[in-house]
Amino acid sequence: MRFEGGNFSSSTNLDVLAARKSQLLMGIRSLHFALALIVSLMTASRADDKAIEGSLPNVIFVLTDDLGYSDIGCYGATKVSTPHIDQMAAEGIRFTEFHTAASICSPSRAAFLTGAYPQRAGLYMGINPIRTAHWFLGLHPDEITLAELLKQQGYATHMVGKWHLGTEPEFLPQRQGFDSYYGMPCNFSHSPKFFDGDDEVFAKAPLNRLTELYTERVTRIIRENVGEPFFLYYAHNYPHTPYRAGENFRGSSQDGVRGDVMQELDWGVGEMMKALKQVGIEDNTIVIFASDNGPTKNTYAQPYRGTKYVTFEGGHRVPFIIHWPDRIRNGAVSNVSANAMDLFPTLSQIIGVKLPNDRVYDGVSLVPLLEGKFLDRKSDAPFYYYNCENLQAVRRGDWKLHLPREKKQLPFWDKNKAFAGLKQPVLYNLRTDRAEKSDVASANPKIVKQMLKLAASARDDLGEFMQRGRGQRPTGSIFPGVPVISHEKDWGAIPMTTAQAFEIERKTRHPDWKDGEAK
Ligand SMILES: [Ca+2]
Repeated sequence: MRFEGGNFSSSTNLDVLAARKSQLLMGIRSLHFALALIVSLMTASRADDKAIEGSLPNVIFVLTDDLGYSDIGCYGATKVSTPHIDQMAAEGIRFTEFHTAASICSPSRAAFLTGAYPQRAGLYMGINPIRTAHWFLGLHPDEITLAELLKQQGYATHMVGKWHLGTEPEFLPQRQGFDSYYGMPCNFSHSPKFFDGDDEVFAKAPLNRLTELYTERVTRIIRENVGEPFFLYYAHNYPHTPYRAGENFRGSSQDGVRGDVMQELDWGVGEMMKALKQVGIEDNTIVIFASDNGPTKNTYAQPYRGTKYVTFEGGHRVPFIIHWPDRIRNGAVSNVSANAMDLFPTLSQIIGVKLPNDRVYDGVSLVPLLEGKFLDRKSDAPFYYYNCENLQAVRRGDWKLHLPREKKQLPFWDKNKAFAGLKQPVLYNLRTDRAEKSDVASANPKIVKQMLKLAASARDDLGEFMQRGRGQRPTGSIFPGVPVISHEKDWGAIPMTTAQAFEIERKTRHPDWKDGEAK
């Protein structure tokens, strides 16, 4: 396996690097880190030929669940110790302006895996096998996932952890490009079943052994895949509730069980990195660390406002780290704006496979950043904060505009009491007011007007509550002809005969299903 098409420029030299210095400074928080990155790029320039001649890099994407911005030591955590993740950040690039595409699990995962806003990829609701109107939905099989992308270059593809993109057989990881699957199809509270491929290995997943079991499998996959490129999507369930720490970690932190679980999670990351080193593939393995959305308590999202479920920064802004010794030799902190949809085009460029041209991608490749170049995205390109079908905020540069909304537009998980039924746009300057406290809308009418225009064009493309957007692709459904109804309060709108057909199918597939369990 070799890089094809010269995706990485081999012309990088010291002159070019010097010319790029001013560009770098724009994206790097401090001179210290800027210099560190320039040194790393000089190292990388020597490594270019090696990389082009060398083998395709392995890719490990670690996606944690409900882990907030300040849950990790290097992002400000004080009550837990996360030395292994901190080390990964110190050796790699740590982003301070990374946003997920949703503030809940399912849509956020859809965006990471497809490179599209969840609304575009058709998966913007929370998938839950218990919900009467949602159990038969999932990520559409026509969506191209990261696993399917990497398979095009012969990668072995593995998934360990929580899927949460549909629990019916039509929607499981094995149908979305993964050769192997080990873990849980959805949240523990939806179903505690734990699978190894098609085999149910635990009727009730042992929560106190979750990290141990995942770590065992992850390190085994690493050991067994030496010599051929592999992609591992490791979506740990923690620190999403419910959680329990393993015996060795009980009482180990200053933050109760959640802190213990965080420290065990960090230990697992350390074991994974150790395994890469032991088999000699650490340098040629890209490890990406992120979270799917913010935490349920604001304590773990500091200094940002809000939590999971809402479109304040605390719901969307999470840690994001890229570790790749072959390319990144010294640590850097980047305040370049990046988001979940960037992962797909980034990996696409790295492995030398062109983006499919039959669909829209909402991200850009982050590779130029590693090379000291500008991203192929304007610094004032907008970012849209959707909550299910409701567009709630727009970001452009330093500005973030929260949009007026009616309560009926809000998804049932939206606990944003502060802005439920917001009547007037609220404008914050995130550079001077990262906690989103001081509304400056009335002082900046032009900005508000421009951003409302952007919101209107986003709605036209990606939709709004009860309004289909031009750019939306279908939701995966066992009943493709039936309109998808996101909001529980609207489920009564499903015609009686259709609802009966749902239930007949459900009982055929799940003979043990009891009506009383329906929500
Ligand atoms: Ca989550």
